[in-house]
Amino acid sequence: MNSQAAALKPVAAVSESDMANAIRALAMDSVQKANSGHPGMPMGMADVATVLFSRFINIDPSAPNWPDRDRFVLSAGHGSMLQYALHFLLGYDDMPIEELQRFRQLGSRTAGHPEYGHALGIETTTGPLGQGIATAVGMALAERMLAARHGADLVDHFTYVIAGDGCLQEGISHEAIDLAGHLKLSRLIVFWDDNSISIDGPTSLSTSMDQAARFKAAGWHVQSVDGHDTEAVGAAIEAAQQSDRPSLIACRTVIGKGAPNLGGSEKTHGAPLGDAEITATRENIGWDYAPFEVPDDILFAWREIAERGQAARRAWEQRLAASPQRRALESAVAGNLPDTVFDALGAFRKEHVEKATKVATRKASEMALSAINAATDLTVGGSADLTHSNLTITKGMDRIAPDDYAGRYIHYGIREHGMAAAMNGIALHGGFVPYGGTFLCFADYARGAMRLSALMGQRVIYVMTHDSIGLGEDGPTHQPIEHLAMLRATPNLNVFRPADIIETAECWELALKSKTRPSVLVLSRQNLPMLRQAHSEEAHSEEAHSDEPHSVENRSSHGAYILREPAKHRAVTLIATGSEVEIAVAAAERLETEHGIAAAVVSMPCWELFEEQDADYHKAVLGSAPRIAIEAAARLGWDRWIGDTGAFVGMTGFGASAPAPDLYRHFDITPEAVAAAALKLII
Ligand SMILES: Cc1ncc(C[n+]2csc(CCOP(=O)(O)OP(=O)(O)O)c2C)c(N)n1
Ligand SMILES: [Mg+2]
Repeated sequence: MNSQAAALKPVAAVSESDMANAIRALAMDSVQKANSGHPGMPMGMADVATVLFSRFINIDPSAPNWPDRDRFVLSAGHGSMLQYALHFLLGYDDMPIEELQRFRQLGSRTAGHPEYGHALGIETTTGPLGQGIATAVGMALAERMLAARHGADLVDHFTYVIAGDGCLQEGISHEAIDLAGHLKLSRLIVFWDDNSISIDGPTSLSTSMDQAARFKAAGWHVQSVDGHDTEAVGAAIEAAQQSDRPSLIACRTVIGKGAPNLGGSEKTHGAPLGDAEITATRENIGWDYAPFEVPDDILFAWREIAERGQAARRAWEQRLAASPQRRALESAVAGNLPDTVFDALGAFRKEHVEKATKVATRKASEMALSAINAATDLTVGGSADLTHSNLTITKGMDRIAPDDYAGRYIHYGIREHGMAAAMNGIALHGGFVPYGGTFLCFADYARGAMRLSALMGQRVIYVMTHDSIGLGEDGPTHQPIEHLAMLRATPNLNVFRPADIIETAECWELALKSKTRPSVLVLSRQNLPMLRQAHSEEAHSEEAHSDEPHSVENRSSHGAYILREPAKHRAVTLIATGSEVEIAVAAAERLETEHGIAAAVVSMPCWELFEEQDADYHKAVLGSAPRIAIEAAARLGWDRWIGDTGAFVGMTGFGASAPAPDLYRHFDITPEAVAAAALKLII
């Protein structure tokens, strides 16, 4: 805890109104100093936050990650100064007053919007409106699931959310509240900052929604209170805690509350109040202190809250120490997958290299998942209503249902964005490794939350099937073209497009081991032959001298590798991913037998991991011969690998509705087309 705390002594009884005014002053002064930020929301919600923290929340700033803490999510992330003011007042070690004075500056912990990992106690990154509330649904679900496994004695906490008009207008909120209401996530309590103001002015400019009716229709417990009446807020929280459903507390507030001239106006939303209005506000709320000064008695009152949390945490630790669940819970929360998972995947690869199993990579993924899910129960699966297309459920996975959270399969419904955000919440909460499926094309719908998986560095695994025109008859609405480029352009995201059953199992292993980076597994609907050849590895692998059997070595871990090296010096290198690797191999054979041209084939299941290899490895794999990339998708990005003298065989526009083989011929993605492109390059 902050060193200042020890010296503090209670001077006089401090009211919640004084405590709230500390938030108001810190928010308006920090925004003024930064000359940037959003004072209105923290000032409007200061009373609600004070009641929540002073009377209810269980967090311990000296142990910010203890597993049974309550979760607090500031979904209206533009009000970040509310969170930073709270953290300073509660005494988080890493949030001294200087951090508030550095609000929004380079290298400070007080970024423009709360960012997971930037400061202790920030449970998730918010700012893109609607993400927080949808992520919180995943946290609240994870809490129920962890409680079902380890008992209410060890897992029993609430997820509190502050959401604004913006969060509730965003489409993702609909997906989130529907799912939460259906699953009866009774430990989820959302405060709506019902101030009827957003950036453009009154919300009546753009909405007539009866939010209370909307939440009720989704199965929520709904209350409305004056958000400045602390007794009413306290009573509402108590009632919400007792409900067997998720709760909305609509808090009628005044944006910029306390500012005598600007309060209630959109002008306080996202701009400094200005010196004159700040002076007037100080007078109006009776705050007689200099900027960034909080008197000892008020600070003491805040720090006492932290002590309550510390006591709760200590009591929990004692229960944990005495519990037979201790090991299991600790290991789940640490997210450690047992070695048996990886042993099983190694055995899987060996078996299927020997059998040369030919299956769609979505089927291969299901088969790999069967092995994974049998070896650990940390994985929790799901799909956005495409379970039997994505092949995400395996034997013995019971479904999660309202009031029954013991299972490990989540029917997310047709809610790709909500699913992705919920998976972020599950991963952030801890205790599980979430994976979830949809069609690759609908990565667009999930994108906002996928970006946050990457930004927050969470182990979330996206199983995205039907990955190209190879899905066939469903046509161009369902055939992804630009999606691989979009996903590959996203920092800190591994995009895996395996070519066969062996690479699929390898990519699953890499995704599971990737604790600080999400993964997308891009999988085919159509069958693909097993391509891993023993001879190509023995002769040319950089690990040729490895004692490990080739079928156990994870070649996809390099991102790309030489699948086929010709006996003669390479005249051309064919680089492909996923279903097009088969085409590249056929083209190489054709070039050799019909034209005597030596062609190497490089399988490149993961650009990002290949990028991370050293220059020698790049050179060895890519070679110095002209290169052709083959991928049934947009060209964007491929020039990085094929260089100025290369060629690309792929899509140049949208697909079409027809059987897959016809489409490959129609769009000229065939061994013949690749061979012709090679001849053109070489001769
Ligand atoms: C997805 C998304 N769209 C747009 C924005 C830009 N934006 C930030 S705050 C805001 C208005 C939010 O209104 P409200 O939640 O009512 O906040 P208040 O003005 O009451 O603080 C907008 C449009 C954003 N942050 N995220
Ligand atoms: Mg508002």
